[in-house]
Parts: sequence; C-alpha cells; structure tokens
Amino acid sequence: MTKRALITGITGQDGSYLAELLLAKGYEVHGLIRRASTFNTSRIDHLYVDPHDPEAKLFLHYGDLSDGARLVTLLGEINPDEVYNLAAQSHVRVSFDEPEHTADTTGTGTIRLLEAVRMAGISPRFYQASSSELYGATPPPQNEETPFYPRSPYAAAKLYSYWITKNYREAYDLFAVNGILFNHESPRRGETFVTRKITRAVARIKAGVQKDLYLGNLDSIRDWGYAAEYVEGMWRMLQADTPEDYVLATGVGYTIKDFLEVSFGHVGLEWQKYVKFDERYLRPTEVDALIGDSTKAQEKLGWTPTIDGAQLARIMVDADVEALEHEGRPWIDKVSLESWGLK
Ligand code: NDP
Ligand code: GDR
Repeated sequence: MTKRALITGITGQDGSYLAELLLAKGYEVHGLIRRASTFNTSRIDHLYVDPHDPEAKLFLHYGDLSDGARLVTLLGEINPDEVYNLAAQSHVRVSFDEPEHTADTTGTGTIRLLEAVRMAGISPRFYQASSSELYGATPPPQNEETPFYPRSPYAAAKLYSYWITKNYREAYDLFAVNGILFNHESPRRGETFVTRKITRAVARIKAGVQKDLYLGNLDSIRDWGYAAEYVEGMWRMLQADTPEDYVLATGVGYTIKDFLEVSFGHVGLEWQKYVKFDERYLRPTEVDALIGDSTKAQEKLGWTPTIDGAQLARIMVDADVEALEHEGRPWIDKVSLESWGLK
C-alpha cells in the first residue's frame, strides 16, 4: 500500500528535502503551500509533475497554519498516514520584530493542526519540528533531558508547540513526536540565516559583485549539520515502534568566526577584509552556545550524521558559486537527488 504524507512547510529548506526523500521511498506526498503574489515553490519545482499525469505523486494544496477550518478540510480529504509539521515563522531575529505573528504561526499553528487531526477523525503519525532554540540559555551539551530556557519569541512559541505535541500524545494516544533539531543547513538554506548569508556573500565577493558582508554577533556557537541528513532522521522517528522525542545534532560546535574562516578560506579569501559589523543583526537576547548530544537517536534510531560544520561550509560555498553562474535560470543543488537515487 502506498503511504501518504502531508508536509506543512514543504516550500522551505527542510520541506523540500523531506518531499524528495519520501517520493524516493514511494510515498504519495501532499504539501501545504501559501498563496503568494509571486511563485514561492522554487525549492520543489524540480519535483513537480502535472497532477493530471497518472505518474504524479506530489500534490500541493493552498492553506495556512492560521486557518484552522482549512486544515480540518484538508486532513479529512487527504487522510495521511504521516503528518510532518515543518511550517513556521522560523527566523529568530525576525521573531523579535513580529512576536505576535510568530506566536500565531510557530505556536498556535501547531494546535490548529493537531486539533484538525482530531476533528477530521483520523490518526496519522505526527512529527513536530522542535528546535535546539528551546535550550536557549542552558549551557551545552544539550540532550533530551536538558531543561529548556527559551530566549526569543520564536523559542517561546516552539516551547508551546513542543508541550502541546507531548500533551496530545498523552491525552489522545496520538503517535506524536518532537524532533529537537539543532541547526541544519544546506545550499537550500534561506538567504538570511547566517551560514547561507556567508556562503552566498563569499561567492559574490569572489565574483566581484559584492564588496562587504554585514553581520552581527560572531562569537555565538552553533552545532551545524546537513539538512538532507536531518530530514531522514525525522522520517526514522515516525517509523519507530513507540512515539518518543529525539535530539538530532552532530555534537560539534563552531563559532560564526570559524564558519567565516572555512568559507572564505575555501576560495582563498581572508574574511577579516570583508566582514563589517551592523548592530541591526544583534538579538535583544542571544543564545550563546548550542552543542547537541544525539546519542539517543544514534542508539535507538540508528541515525548518524556524517557531515560537520566545516564540510557543510565548503559544500555551501561550492553550491553558491555554481548558483551564481546560473543566476536568472532555474537551479537546484543535486546533492540529495543523487544520494537518494533519483538522478
Ligand atoms: P524555512 O523557513 O525554510 O521554511 C518554513 C516553511 O514554513 C516555508 O515553507 C514557509 O512557507 C512555511 N510557512 C511559514 N508560515 C506559514 C504559515 N502561516 N502557514 C503555512 N506555512 C507557513 O524553515 P526550515 O525548513 O529551515 O525549518 C523547518 C522547520 O524546522 C521550521 O519549523 C523551523 O522552525 C524548524 N527548525 C529548523 C531548524 C533549522 O536549523 N533549519 C532547526 C530546528 C527547527 P513560505 O515558503 O510560503 O514562506
Ligand atoms: P539561529 O540561526 O538563530 O540559530 O536559528 P541564524 O543563522 O539566524 O543565527 C545563528 C547565529 O548567527 C548570529 N549572527 C547572525 N545571524 C543572522 N541570521 N544574520 C546575521 O547577520 C548574523 N550575524 C551573526 C546570530 O546572532 C546567531 O547567534 C536557526 C533557525 O533555523 C531556527 O528556525 C532554528 O530553530 C534554529 O536555527 C535551531
């Protein structure tokens, strides 16, 4: 029997890799997309087949996590075996500018989706995209037992989603899990997150189309993994015998300065010559250090990350150099397509 999955946030970084993975595994994949005045499907266009084609396995539906009635209708119609809730206002700095909107999407959006599952009278396995930002001010290493101390409106909203997912698991016997994922990046990472901002700038500075790169705090430590590997961990969580929460992380921390060093160094440049400070990129409260301990996922799910922050920086710089050569034409990284046997 073909399995059916619903992905919210399918147009985002993780959603696009997860859709690819599930299609490669033979799933029928349904994705929630927001109506926008311009196309917002560039990360999944390469997967799209006209729905009239009998071979079509990917189906997109307009909807929004702020629209509960629509979620009930869609869940009833699709009746998925698995639901992956990846949609969110996911930018920590922006959550200080738009705290209420962030609460509505990143927090309340989750309860709308969980309630829609109940109201539709279905019982899919449910994945919630929880985050290492939950740990906030609690020092590393962080694992499933580490106390939370959120430091932003984004993290506070994710904290609500974490607990409500756990509550629905206990209250309604739903197979609902939290993946507590540490930062994961890729050539498809949004351009305003620090890794992609850096690797994109490296390519542009090298090509002579950008002069400087303005950044905020360079001393924070992050545990950066590769998004394509992390979505595979999400899938494993939903295949487990029992619903449990898991940390996914590489266990290796780098500062922003380390990432700059590797990225600029990869094309023979010195970052100190190009990076300038702009206080607008500082956060009112910073998360100083996140380094995860994913022993539980490694032991119980057999999930092992293979790419660390330094390798990732090089992959992303190479991809941004190539993307620049394709500017104005459709382009997508081939890394996961190859590894999942699609190309
Ligand atoms: P992105 O920001 O790349 O993608 C977010 C997705 O959510 C997009 O598809 C976006 O749609 C969609 N979305 C935003 N608001 C709504 C809404 N109101 N209704 C429906 N869809 C909406 O995030 P990532 O792919 O990086 O992350 C996926 C999830 O994992 C997020 O929840 C994030 O918070 C969480 N997370 C991410 C980590 C990371 O390091 N990447 C680490 C830990 C957790 P559109 O394209 O239209 O904007
Ligand atoms: P983060 O990622 O906040 O960890 O959240 P981001 O890349 O935005 O910031 C990482 C660190 O870099 C510092 N920084 C800058 N950040 C950005 N975006 N832009 C800058 O110019 C800049 N200069 C320095 C930040 O202060 C921070 O310390 C990401 C998101 O994907 C969340 O959705 C997810 O939950 C967490 O990772 C885990």
